Amino acid sequence: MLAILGIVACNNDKPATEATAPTFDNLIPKPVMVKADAGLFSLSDSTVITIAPGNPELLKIANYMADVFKPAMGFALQIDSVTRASNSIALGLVNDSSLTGEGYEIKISANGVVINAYKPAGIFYGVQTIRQLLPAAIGKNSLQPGPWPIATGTIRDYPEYAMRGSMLDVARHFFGTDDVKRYINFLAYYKMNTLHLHLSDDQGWRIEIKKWPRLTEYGSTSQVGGGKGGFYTQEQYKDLVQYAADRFITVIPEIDMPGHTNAALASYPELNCNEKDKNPKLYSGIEVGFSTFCTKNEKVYQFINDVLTELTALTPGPYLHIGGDESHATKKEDYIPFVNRVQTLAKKQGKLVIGWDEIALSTLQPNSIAQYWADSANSKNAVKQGAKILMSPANRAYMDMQYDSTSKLGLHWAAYIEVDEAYNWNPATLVSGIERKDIIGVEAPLWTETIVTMNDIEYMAFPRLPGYAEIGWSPATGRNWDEYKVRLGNHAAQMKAMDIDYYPSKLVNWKE
Ligand code: TNX
Repeated sequence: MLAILGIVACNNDKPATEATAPTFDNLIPKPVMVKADAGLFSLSDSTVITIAPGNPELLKIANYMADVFKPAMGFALQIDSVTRASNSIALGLVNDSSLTGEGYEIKISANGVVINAYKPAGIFYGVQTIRQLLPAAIGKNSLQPGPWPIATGTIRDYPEYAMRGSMLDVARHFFGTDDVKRYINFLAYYKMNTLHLHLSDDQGWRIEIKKWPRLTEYGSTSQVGGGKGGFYTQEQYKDLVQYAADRFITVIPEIDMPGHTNAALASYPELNCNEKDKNPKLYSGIEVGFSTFCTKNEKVYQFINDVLTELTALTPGPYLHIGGDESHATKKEDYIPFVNRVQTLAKKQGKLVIGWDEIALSTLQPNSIAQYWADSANSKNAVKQGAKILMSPANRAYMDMQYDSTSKLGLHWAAYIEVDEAYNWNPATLVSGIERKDIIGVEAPLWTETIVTMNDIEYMAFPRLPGYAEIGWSPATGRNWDEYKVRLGNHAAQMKAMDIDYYPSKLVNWKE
């Protein structure tokens, strides 16, 4: 077996089936500890997933695993609560808190696979690792011939940062629930645990609010470029939240305010201050910073309270994102009390607040998060107030930035971000004054001014998203571009199997 592996490793011209010979070397994110040995275990239709009886969470993960393997394997692996001496994938919780809430340990021998974790999330991430250890064809949506070998050895793994995610801007262009679910699956595959949905902006309001029906009847009917827009009904949104939760992903809903509010203002003109602004039209351009709620109008706070109340009822996660960015049309002396008041409204809902780094101009509530995107002074101010920082540096982590000057999609106001630039930074040293202890995690936002289709999303997110996932999960000390780019190149086969329309950067040797 080793000899075969050796030959394959040296010969890039081998057919794809051989190029996917079992190895631990291509995992993204890179695990904390890997010890491969020379054996092999193969999944077959007689392999059984075993779980301890009476654990519904593990049963759910077992079903999830059987489901994701089913299209390519052509059968669903059986699930049983009786352990086997061989030919099984055993999922179990162990009392080892050193694994942390999201870590796992995998032992693979010729007899089968054991995935242990301290909490169910860790089992789920262990399953993602198994998906990546199998031949890339396991990701296909149609019956494949197999076989389904996995290298043997041990992996012990847990994340560096607690919050690892992406933002999808469904306001500039609307994306339906199937697209968002596909995106959620990408996040899960790379062990990300948060999906931030940018649900409102100047161009559209995307979530049904029953007390304020014109937000969706009218405010949702536009988008950049003049398309018909769209919105999620509360039922659809709840379904998305559940779909994400089933993949250990927390949805963070954002209502951006007091700026970026034209769609709301057009739906309810009484939320504006000036008489001359009382008939705002729907907007389909891409300017920012021209709209603002009337921060001195009590009705505005009634509105926000109603929106946050309904959103809270739909969102089990701990966070509400209140935006707060680029409020150029709001005077600073109005912005600060506004953000303070909105924070108290969120707190009343029992939620913690996240906002773009500008919210640090106000007085932050305990356990708030400021999302660093551009202004280090704001972020340091947030740290001084005891807040944590979510790192989304625009010139590194904005997936709407063009790769280079030839990219057909994207903007470049912050930077051109090639795949190496996207990967090659350390959240804990990027901004002086923001240290490891201040940082809760990493988020890669995808703004959609120029992004219209799911293919567009994929082209901008891939291949950068796996790198952001690794920055969030793997210790910085073990990361370097030259080593990573080989693993990334080997993920081409997996991206292709999953039909992901990725940007084939010249910096990487893609091995489809
Ligand atoms: C800045 S980043 C914005 C967004 C735009 C984005 C485009 C931030 C908090 N605000 O409104 O969509 O640039 O790259």
